[in-house]
Amino acid sequence: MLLSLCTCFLWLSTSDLWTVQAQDPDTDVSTRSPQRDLAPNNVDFAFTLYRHLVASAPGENVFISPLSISMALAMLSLGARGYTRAQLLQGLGFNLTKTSEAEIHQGFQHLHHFHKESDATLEMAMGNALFLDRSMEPLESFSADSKHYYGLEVLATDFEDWAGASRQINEYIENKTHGKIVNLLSKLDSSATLVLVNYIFFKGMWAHPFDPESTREENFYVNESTVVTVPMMFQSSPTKYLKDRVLPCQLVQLEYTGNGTVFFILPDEGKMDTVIAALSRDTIQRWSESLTISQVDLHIPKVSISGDYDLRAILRDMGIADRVNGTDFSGITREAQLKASKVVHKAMLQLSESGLEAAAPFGLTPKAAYKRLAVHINRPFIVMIFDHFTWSSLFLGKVMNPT
Ligand SMILES: *[C@@H]1O[C@H](CO)[C@@H](O)[C@H](O)[C@H]1NC(C)=O
Ligand SMILES: *[C@@H]1O[C@H](CO)[C@@H](O)[C@H](O)[C@H]1NC(C)=O
Ligand SMILES: *[C@@H]1O[C@H](CO)[C@@H](O)[C@H](O)[C@H]1NC(C)=O
Ligand SMILES: *[C@@H]1O[C@H](CO)[C@@H](O)[C@H](O)[C@H]1NC(C)=O
Ligand SMILES: CC(=O)N[C@H]1CO[C@H](CO)[C@@H](O)[C@@H]1O
Repeated sequence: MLLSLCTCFLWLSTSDLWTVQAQDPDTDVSTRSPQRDLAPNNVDFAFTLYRHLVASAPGENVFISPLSISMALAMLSLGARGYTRAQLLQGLGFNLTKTSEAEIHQGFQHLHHFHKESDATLEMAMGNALFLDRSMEPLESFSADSKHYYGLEVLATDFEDWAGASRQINEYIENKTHGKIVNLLSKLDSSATLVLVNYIFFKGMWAHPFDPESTREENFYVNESTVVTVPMMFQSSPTKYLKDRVLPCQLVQLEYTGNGTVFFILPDEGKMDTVIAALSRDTIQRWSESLTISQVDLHIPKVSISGDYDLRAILRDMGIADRVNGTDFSGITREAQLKASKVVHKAMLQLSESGLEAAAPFGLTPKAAYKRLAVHINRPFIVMIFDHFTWSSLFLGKVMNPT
């Protein structure tokens, strides 16, 4: 435990990104911050998973919420038995001799607490639900623990009627995300006896909004042969910018109101893979320290990005579960034929102009002799959203084609 805390402190004391909220008392390194205990592990897992997904779908968009996946899998481990249980937590990057299971679940409990409520500005909704066939009873210890740590709602569903069941699930998610995530399950999905859903919706309000009047249709160069048109937002303001000397890319960091911060990373043409291979905590830290404020003419596509994934398949491919005679989830319910279970993840992000109308002055002033720069996010890019308060990786995306 001590070791893992040291990692946090090191990271904190050397990193710009995580200490930006100077008024936040929790950035005081002498204070233990329970909402950040899991951050190093979770961010490492985020990049491992991201690289795996990118490698398995070359040329396609990838969009995930690493925080919500980590949380869903840790929760699932409560219902796993034997080898599967340890395997899931280790697969998430935890060293169980250093961090106990109880500490892991407590860490996620804090994260869930901080992220579940969509506060007025961050417009965020996150949660977990388990749909279980009516013929099955969840085990008491599983429902109690998963509710306690993760706020899991268990809902009885009639899976004999798959059309009805998928409608029930879709309506539930639609309601919880205020209509933002619809049709989570499609009619084509095959039937199941148990569906675990983790959902997250995030609509950030820019600390410095874009002016809708400035949005224009512009070209986005998908690859050598394909050009699409997208609404391109524009702002010219003091912005954190870096032309990286180590990796073939440039990036900007923008702030949302509240605790969200976003990196737009624009690899040089054809260098997407090189940049993705180098994504790590150290890289983010180096970037955070190297970004400087410049007057930037910034063009960013106004898009809605989403990704949905069957996590069971991903776990299997990553060798996290299913390798040893399938998985043992007999801790969820005694009757479960868990061969027919699903773990669905859907993440969605809307990039738009909106911010606080009466935005406070940005608080960033360019160095006296700055050069005016233009950054056109008009070819494949990487987008990463972090939370300053919990150091969580809320979203990781690779946008190849925004249309
Ligand atoms: C887990 O932590 C222990 C104690 O710090 C260490 O000896 C061990 O090598 C670690 N295991 C892994 C797989 O990193
Ligand atoms: C959403 O859920 C709330 C609370 O459970 C309920 O009152 C409301 O009717 C639901 N709305 C829809 C559209 O299902
Ligand atoms: C370019 O992108 C289009 C649309 O995504 C795709 O159909 C095509 O295969 C791509 N071409 C190359 C050379 O990658
Ligand atoms: C960051 O999040 C914490 C916890 O939710 C909250 O108390 C704090 O006010 C937030 N900071 C800002 C600047 O919104
Ligand atoms: C049912 C099944 O797949 N059983 C296998 C479980 O794993 C052992 C050892 O790897 C195999 O010998 C069994 O056949």
